[in-house]
Amino acid sequence: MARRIIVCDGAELARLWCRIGAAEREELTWVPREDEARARPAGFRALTGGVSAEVIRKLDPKEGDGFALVSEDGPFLRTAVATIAEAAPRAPILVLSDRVGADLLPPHPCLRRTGLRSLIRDDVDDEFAHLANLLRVVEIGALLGPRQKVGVLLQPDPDPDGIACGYALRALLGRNRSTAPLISFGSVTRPENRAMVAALGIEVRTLSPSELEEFDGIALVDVQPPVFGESPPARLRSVDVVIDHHPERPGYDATIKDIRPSYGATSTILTEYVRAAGLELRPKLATGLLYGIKSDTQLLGRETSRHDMNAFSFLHAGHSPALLRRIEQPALPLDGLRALGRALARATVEEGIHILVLGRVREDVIPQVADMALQAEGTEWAIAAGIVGSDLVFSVRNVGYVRAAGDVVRAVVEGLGVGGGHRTMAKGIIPLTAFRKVYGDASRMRIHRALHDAFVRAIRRQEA
Ligand SMILES: [Mn+2]
Repeated sequence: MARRIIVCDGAELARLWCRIGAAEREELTWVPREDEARARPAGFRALTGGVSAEVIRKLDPKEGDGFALVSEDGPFLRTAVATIAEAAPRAPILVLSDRVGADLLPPHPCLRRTGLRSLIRDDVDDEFAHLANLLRVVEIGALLGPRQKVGVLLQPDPDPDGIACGYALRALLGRNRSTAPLISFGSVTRPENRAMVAALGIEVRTLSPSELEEFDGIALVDVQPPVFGESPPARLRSVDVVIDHHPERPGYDATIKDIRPSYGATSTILTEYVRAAGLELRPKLATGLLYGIKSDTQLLGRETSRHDMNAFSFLHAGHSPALLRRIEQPALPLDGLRALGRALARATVEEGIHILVLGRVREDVIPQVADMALQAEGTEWAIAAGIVGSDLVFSVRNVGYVRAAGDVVRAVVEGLGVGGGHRTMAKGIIPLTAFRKVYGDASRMRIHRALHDAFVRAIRRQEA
């Protein structure tokens, strides 16, 4: 917009505008009220006699110029909107008012109303929220600062949210992997989570409850002590810090508790800490937290709060797309690619079902191939299957407007193995012994046929 013409109703609002800080390219004008004949708000041109078509024309609005009307007075605003519409019909109008709602203004093709003081209030409220987060960081730092060795405890088989939070808390404490190790009672097992710790260079140490004694500080992230069983290890009955987004559980003490069940991810809480503390947002940290939020909220899907959205956009500016890709699409091993090549050479899409049978592969290859298989023309259901250890493992993707993938996979593995998932993604595991018992052998052809028939049946059963 070329020029902003600001019209303030009275000296008080003109001065308020200046206190907020007038920008360049703003033409400042004000309309004196009856008792303000002697007022002279600095930098403002007085429109004596009010807003008339003649006065507006004198301001010489050019194509692209816009008006802002600042007033708490309905009649003033109604007159001003109508007059500008008449004198400069193509000029857009921004109305800033706390008391006069849009419904009280005359119709106009390009008008926007917003608050005046409330507009600034929102920022002040945000700043106090940042301050509350900063206070938490200061308190946690004061509590754990003097400790020799702080254990940052994650849930068993830690997920991306927990791992990212541990990493962020350590950075906030200004500690390293020996003075604040990430610890867990169960190792990281899922391929995508292993890809995350590898890509970010994070170490999660697996230990037994008795080894907790070596720490003189314990902080739990994305988990609370009751998760570790009916009677959690004694050392966990009273801990230093708990930061979590799961509903609060009774039965333990923590000197500092920050539990926010309305948040979609604990990574969002840690992101707010990082932001409030002004900690440098290094790409690894931003990428880890971003992935933590993304995976806990299923890419800002269900159970996402505006806090998660804000944190996500804050992190997005600082994350590394290359690093994120390495986590989400781990490098395919060459033999996995060759297996994919053989499977693709025989690819067919029958009744919207596209099955790629890979033979023996590394487990993390399978979901990536399923993602890819969904791109084949005419595909509604993509299934990638491979042999991992002594199991037949398959990943399923669908286009989203068909039956839920999790339900279909549960029907497919019924009586044979385990499976489940969500609306568009699912996974099934069938022990080869069980497969052979039903189908005779586990050749590629046999697996292909068996899965095809089972999926056709399961999809139809659901439709019936
Ligand atoms: Mn979580």
